[in-house]
Amino acid sequence: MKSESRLVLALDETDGRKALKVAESVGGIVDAIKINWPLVLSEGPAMITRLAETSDVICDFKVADIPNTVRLIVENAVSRGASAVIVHAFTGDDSLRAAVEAASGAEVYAVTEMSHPGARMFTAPHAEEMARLGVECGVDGFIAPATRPDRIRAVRSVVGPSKKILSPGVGTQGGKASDAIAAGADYAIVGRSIYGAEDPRAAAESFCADIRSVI
Ligand code: OMP
Repeated sequence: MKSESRLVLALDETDGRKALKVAESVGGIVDAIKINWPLVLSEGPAMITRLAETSDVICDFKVADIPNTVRLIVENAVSRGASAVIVHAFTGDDSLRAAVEAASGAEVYAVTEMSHPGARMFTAPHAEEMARLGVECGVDGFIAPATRPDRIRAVRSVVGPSKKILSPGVGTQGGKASDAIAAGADYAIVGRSIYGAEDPRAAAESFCADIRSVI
């Protein structure tokens, strides 16, 4: 995944035609497009391949399963063109290692602490532990919350400088892209505030400007 704007679009738009229009309008601005179940369930997995023609695609399937099922999902996503897959870390070392092995060169990102308020219940108390495990298992990077930049700092201090951190929770959820980057994230992930904007390209450009103010 390139590292130019440090902005990743979360394309959770469920209308395929609109999704492709947004993807096209932010082409050249975002470093990658992340897709999740809403788009894949409404438009089918062919959307992975379609978007991968013009962008790096991160499949945010938050895979959380036994190693064999993790392997089957990751292999399938990568064979359709995904450059990266997001998995949950709480499943433990065997499932994480299975994801890394199945990705065979594509990237694997492990969720540490999630960005929503409920994340304080279970993921937050174990975020550093999960980050440490991810490093041991060879994942390429981590997901940490822009809604709590201090927690990005905590994850960064555990994983060191070479692992990537992608940070969702910017815009609609209340986080600020520049705060996330300043706290140690490599990329800010933005969904509704871009694809739901009247002018998605202008919205993406304004997030890029905010990010540039701290790098
Ligand atoms: P917006 O809130 O619309 O910007 O979308 C955020 C995107 O990031 C969605 O696709 C979420 O599923 C995803 N996300 C979070 O919001 N919080 C997390 O802790 C983790 C993710 C993720 O793994 O991308």
